Order: sequence, then structure tokens, then C-alpha cells
Amino acid sequence: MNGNAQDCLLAIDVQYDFMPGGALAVPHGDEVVPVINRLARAFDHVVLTQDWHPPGHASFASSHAGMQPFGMTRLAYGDQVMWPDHCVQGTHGAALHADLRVPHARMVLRKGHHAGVDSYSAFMEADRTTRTGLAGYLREHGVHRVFCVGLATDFCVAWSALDAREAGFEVVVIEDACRAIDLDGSLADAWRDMTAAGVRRMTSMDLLGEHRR
Ligand code: VGL
Ligand code: ZN
Repeated sequence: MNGNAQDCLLAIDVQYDFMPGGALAVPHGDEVVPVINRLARAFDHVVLTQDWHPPGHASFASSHAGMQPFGMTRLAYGDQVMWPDHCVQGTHGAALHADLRVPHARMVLRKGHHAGVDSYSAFMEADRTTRTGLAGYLREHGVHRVFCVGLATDFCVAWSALDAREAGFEVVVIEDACRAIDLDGSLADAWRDMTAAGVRRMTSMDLLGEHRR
């Protein structure tokens, strides 16, 4: 299955700001890097994403008077979590982790670049109208199944997995190749929604069939 031209590994937001010590640190976020490196060797088709916000992005608490990080606010398109400034275009925090070894990745998709709209999903922005073009790209390449990995399980991975399902792809989330933020039960909610949508949950061992670190 891994060299299968109908499969694509989608590695989401493996960026310094989501690593321990980063601006929006995901606990143990760095642990996904070696797992993704191992998985990537088994996939012919790999796409990477980068959260890629302009300074003053609408998802930043600092862009709104009186807002604190991890609070909620209402934007034109609906509820929005307020995040610390993170993944600002061109900064070190927005860079892909240097230990990521995926030289054969075909595309790096940047998302969240519209100043007023967030985009957890690699497929569809938070206004739920603006498409990134990824579904069309994958279809043109004959991809039927998307394996999602990266950060964070309960935000960008989950939203991407759900949108991939909606776009008609088979979807697998490789759980040990992801780590979560887990804000107010968001991880349990994400797995519930993904399971209900028909997203399959696997481990890298299920896929690679080896006990290796
Ligand atoms: C993410 C929050 C804000 C993610 C991105 O990659 O999961 N989470 N921006
Ligand atoms: Zn973001």
C-alpha cells in the first residue's frame, strides 16, 4: 500500500512554533519528527503543510483589544480560538523542523495566509468557503487515500482529516505520528468527530509492521 500511487502522506505543520519551546508549543510535538521520517520513507507521494500567517493575523489574541491567548472570540465567519502569535511568515517559528527528512516531498502547502481568516484545515479555510486547492491537486494525481500525521491532532490534523473525508478521500490518521494541544477536551471531541466521519485510526506500527524507534 505504501508505494501505492493512490496513497498520499500529508504531514501537517511540523514547524518550530509547535515544538516544545515554540510560540504555540504542542506537548511532545517534537516526538512526531522521527515517526514521520520513518513513515515518509514508505510513501512515494508526500505533501507537507505549513501554517503561514501574516503579522497581525486575525487568529492572534494580540490582534484584538482585550483578548488573551486561548480565549475565544467571534469573527465574521464564526467562533475563533485566540492563539499566541505563531507561524508568522518567514520567521524561524514558521520553518519546518530541520530534522524532518522528507527530501521527496512534492509540495509544501501554506495555509492561514489570509489576514482575516484562519485555516486549521489543509483543504478549506475557516470561513468554510475558501478552498486551498489541495483536494483538486490530490485528485489530479490520482490519490484516493490520505494518511494524516503531524500537529496538532485536535486542530490542524483533525480539521484536515474531516475535510479530506468531505472531499471524498479515504482517510487514515496515524496516531503516534501526531500530538495534541488538548484545549478543554478538544482531543476527545476531535477523535469523536473523526470516527463519526469514517476516519480510520492506525499506528505507524500497523502500517510499517515493525518494532523500531
Ligand atoms: C494549529 C492552532 C493554530 C495547528 C495552527 O497546526 O494545529 N493550531 N494554528
Ligand atoms: Zn495557526
